[in-house]
Amino acid sequence: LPLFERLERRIVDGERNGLGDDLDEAMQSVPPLQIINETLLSGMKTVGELFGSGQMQLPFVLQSAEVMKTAVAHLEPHMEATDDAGKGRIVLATVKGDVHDIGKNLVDIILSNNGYEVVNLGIKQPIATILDAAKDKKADVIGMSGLLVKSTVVMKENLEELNAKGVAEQYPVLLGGAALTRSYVENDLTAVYEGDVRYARDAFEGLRLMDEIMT
Ligand code: B1M
Repeated sequence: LPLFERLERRIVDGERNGLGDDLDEAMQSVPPLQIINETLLSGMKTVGELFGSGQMQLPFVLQSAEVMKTAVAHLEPHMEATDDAGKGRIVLATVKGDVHDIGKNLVDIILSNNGYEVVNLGIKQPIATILDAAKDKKADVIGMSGLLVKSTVVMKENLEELNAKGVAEQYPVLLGGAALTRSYVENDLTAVYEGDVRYARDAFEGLRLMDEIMT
């Protein structure tokens, strides 16, 4: 297979042998972020489709996810980072009950490389922990990720909890993850939250929105 097809295939097959060499070769012609966006994420999309249609079993999805993570970790040191620092601080977490963290970690990388301080709390984080961290680290923004349909409900409950704690005005919230839709966030959740809540389709929109919120 040609290089980029082979790389995509590695994600789908969960095959890490020779992954580093292929990535190094790919970086000679394409920047690391483009490899992630155009090749690796396309592989993850196929994995999602195969799993969703019952053609792939969970342990293999996990293997694909591990290869994806290894690939991103390999590429990350080669990404361009801006010199500006201290643009703002975000507490980032995958919400309660949800283990998916590849997207959240990409958001972390993109924001960190573009002048933001990211406090990444990990997966399955209850809102109480997220809020404690936001207070403790003096965060400017709270970011929540979730891929399950039930996570969209958790996000709504989390926003209600922030309202109830009287901190909505203080914390703009950035939301992302595959199960969310723009209209759910911009219509339903905007109606719920007493502060500023925004939807990011991908990590780059997340960066753009952070820039907007922080100016
Ligand atoms: Co899961 N899983 N999974 N899974 N998994 C999905 C989400 C699913 C759609 C697959 C399917 O059925 N087609 C489905 C959800 C269905 C639903 O809710 N209706 C599903 C399911 C069902 C499950 C389990 C329940 C399976 C089971 O146990 N029977 C289980 C859930 C466990 C739990 O959470 N409690 C489960 C487990 C897993 C693995 C552990 C095997 C693995 C995750 C490994 C890991 O993350 N460490 C996994 C994977 C890999 C997937 C798919 C195949 C790929 C997800 C992914 O990493 N995509 C996924 C299929 C799909 O998404 N269509 C699927 C790549 C990633 C970069 O995209 O996270 O969307 P994403 O991030 C994007 C944007 O959304 C955005 O930026 C990123 C790109 O730039 N973004 C943000 C994300 N967060 C953001 C936050 C922001 C801003 C932007 O600001 C804060």
